[in-house]
Amino acid sequence: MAGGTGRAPRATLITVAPTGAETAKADCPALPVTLDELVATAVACEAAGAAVVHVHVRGADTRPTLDPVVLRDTVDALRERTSLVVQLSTGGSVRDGYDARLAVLDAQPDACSLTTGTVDFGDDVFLNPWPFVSELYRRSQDAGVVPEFELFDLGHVERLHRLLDGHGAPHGGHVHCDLVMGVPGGMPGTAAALVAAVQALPQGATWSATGIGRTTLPVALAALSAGGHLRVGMEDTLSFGPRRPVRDNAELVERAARLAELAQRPAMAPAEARGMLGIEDRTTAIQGGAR
Ligand code: KMH
Ligand code: ZN
Repeated sequence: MAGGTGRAPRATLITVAPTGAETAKADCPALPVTLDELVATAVACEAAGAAVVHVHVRGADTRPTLDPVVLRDTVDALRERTSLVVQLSTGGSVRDGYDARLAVLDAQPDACSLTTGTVDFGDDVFLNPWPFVSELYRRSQDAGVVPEFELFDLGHVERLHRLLDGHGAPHGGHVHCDLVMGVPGGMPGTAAALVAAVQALPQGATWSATGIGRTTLPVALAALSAGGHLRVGMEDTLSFGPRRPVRDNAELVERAARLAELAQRPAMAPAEARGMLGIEDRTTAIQGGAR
């Protein structure tokens, strides 16, 4: 397949997105929202096969926040207790402003999500106008934070090309994308949509895919078949199967790792993920004075 695939990779990068910004703790008591819950989740998910954690944080009231202190404490705690690549969300919630989303980079994570375009998001709109997207991209380059391009729609792939053509390669030199499929208003979580998006990716890019809600399994299976990587987690689905709520994030990672094993592309360790994504080893970065 053309675009971002080429030969299938030897191993599978599993990203866990444990919390998100959309689900209320009151509606889902198993959702990790405190720092302790998030760290315990990350430790369990690393043991189950995750290599990257995509992080949204919550405040003391359990609601989504982009408070810089909470973000910084979270990055530090995850680094202390895990080897996972720490990827902070710059998407936040649909109610977060652009300045707060740009300031996420000040917490100096290994990586950040970067959505390249606007998308309807159920009854809301997830706004990513071009001036904001290009500013966020330029700031990620200056801050030495590796972006993961979140693509909710085919038009977002065009935006990705425009970013790379206009502003050059991301920090680390490698382009990695995540297809977020099945959001009401975005591209559907189908194999056909996945193939269309992957074919349009830049040459040499790697990619993962995640299917929201009921599209989780079809998208995971399609991604493995097409040589992609996997993102799973309670940000994206709260049901493990028909009438069976998700118990915790680790069981979603365990299932993803089993699927990857079946596909003969076992879960990748965090160090291998860092190599693939162009993320410096943390100890090298610290010795080099990057932090
Ligand atoms: N919560 C969504 C509005 C990201 O993390 O970068 C945006 C989102 C994407 O989840
Ligand atoms: Zn997110």
